[in-house]
Amino acid sequence: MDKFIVTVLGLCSIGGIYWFFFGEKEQVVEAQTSWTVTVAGGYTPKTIAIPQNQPSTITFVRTDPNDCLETVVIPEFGIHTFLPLNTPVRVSVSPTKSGTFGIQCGMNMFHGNIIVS
Ligand SMILES: [Cu+2]
Repeated sequence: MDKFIVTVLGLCSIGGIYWFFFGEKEQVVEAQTSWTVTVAGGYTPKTIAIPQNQPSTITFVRTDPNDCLETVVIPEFGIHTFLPLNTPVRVSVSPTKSGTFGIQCGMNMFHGNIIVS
């Protein structure tokens, strides 16, 4: 019985460690100056990373007819852009501040992240 408890505790702590490293945390994304984000039921990839003090372009392609996603908003960069269906829209940003900033739809229902580092 004692062995069983130890095993269960052991498995739980392995699970806990796994969760700690791979669970809720954002996965590590390498900074790139060019990204294409597919807008369909949300943003894919959900998290992108761009370098600080360098111009980057993000191309949004909305393939989802849901009106909810027709506007993409990135408050940090003052971006509020209409995304016509199946038409790539390029957005340029030159972040001077590092941090994690939100990407959202016009109604703030779908979310993504931009990590500036
Ligand atoms: Cu929305």
